[in-house]
Amino acid sequence: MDRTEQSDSEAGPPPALGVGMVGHAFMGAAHSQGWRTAARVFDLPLRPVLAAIAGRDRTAVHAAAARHGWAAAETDWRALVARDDVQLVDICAPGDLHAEIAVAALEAGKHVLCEKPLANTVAEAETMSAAADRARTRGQVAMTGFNYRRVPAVAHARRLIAEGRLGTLRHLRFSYLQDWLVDPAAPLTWRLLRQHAGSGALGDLGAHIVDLAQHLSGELLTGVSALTETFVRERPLPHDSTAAGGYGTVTVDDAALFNGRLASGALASFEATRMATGRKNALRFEINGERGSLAFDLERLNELSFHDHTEPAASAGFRRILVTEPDHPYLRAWWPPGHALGYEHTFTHQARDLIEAIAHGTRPEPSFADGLQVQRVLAAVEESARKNSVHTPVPTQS
Ligand code: SOE
Repeated sequence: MDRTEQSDSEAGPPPALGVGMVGHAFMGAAHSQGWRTAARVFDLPLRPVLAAIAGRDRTAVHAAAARHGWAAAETDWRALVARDDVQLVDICAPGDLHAEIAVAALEAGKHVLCEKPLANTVAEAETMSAAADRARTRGQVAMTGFNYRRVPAVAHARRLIAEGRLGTLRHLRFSYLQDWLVDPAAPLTWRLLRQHAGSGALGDLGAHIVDLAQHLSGELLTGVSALTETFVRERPLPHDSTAAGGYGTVTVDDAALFNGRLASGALASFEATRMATGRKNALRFEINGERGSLAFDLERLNELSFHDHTEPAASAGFRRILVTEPDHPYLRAWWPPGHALGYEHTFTHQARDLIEAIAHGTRPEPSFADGLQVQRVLAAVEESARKNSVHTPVPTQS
């Protein structure tokens, strides 16, 4: 474990960092897990305290507080932001609430973690990024929650690319495949409505792979050519809706397919869908450089495939690296080699990295500016798709 010899009683516990979280569904549960475990696994300069959780439904938010270990529950996010025992606001609410909550929290002097995609529109993301820049001058930090950067195998891939093990990159091939919307009887939840989610598979899944492509390569996408499709256009209204029994219109994409070019000239392809039957959470990439290649699949997240093209051809070839060694990113703090990690650990790593950034006053990655740049790519994808795949540049000004 990442523990020093000194016990807490000798050194005194690190100062508390009160966390307030907005939202308590799937992402809220995952983030709660991260806040609960981070200080038990890593030696942290600040100790996260699960101060309060907010949600509109009184019964549900109190149940979530009890289940996930939050000390208090609020039914209005503004009350949560105003609390003196909250120094960091973690936004796990639907995308249409991100901008308002994040800006209010930053202006109230809080640090902010915001789930991806950063916002529903580029304009909102720009407002959020500008608010984060102003807050930074006051010592506050703001991070976008692209948790897959914190899969140890993904972090190790970035390290290998940064060390030049792949040489100049030529191809980046990314897909993120799920199948939970293949059934036309699946209800019309907020994730299928543009006014709440911003976009469909594009923002939900495509945002992750755009972020990873830019993060792993260290480069930005300069433009895209895209197709999007909504295969099921009407869905039953949810049971808890006032109009239950009827049907409503899906206003987002079910799938997005796009190509792009990185600043260096490398070519990148992306596919995001929630209709790939049999694929549950298959975030995959293969990156080919002049000296070697890397391949990854989130459904086997402790593994990274590496082909070193500088080895003699007779013995070269893809080999599997089991990313569970103490020298791999984040792993020293966990279990002995071979004792695998899972999805939830990415949220522990995210909490750890954000706490380190707060304590040391460094800019956390991914920042709101990084989240904004992904938003610009998503907007360019939608514009290109509207024009039947016309190449559309991605602006990069900050
Ligand atoms: C649902 O498709 C979802 O939960 C995404 O919203 C997450 O960002 C992704 O990590 C898993 O799938």
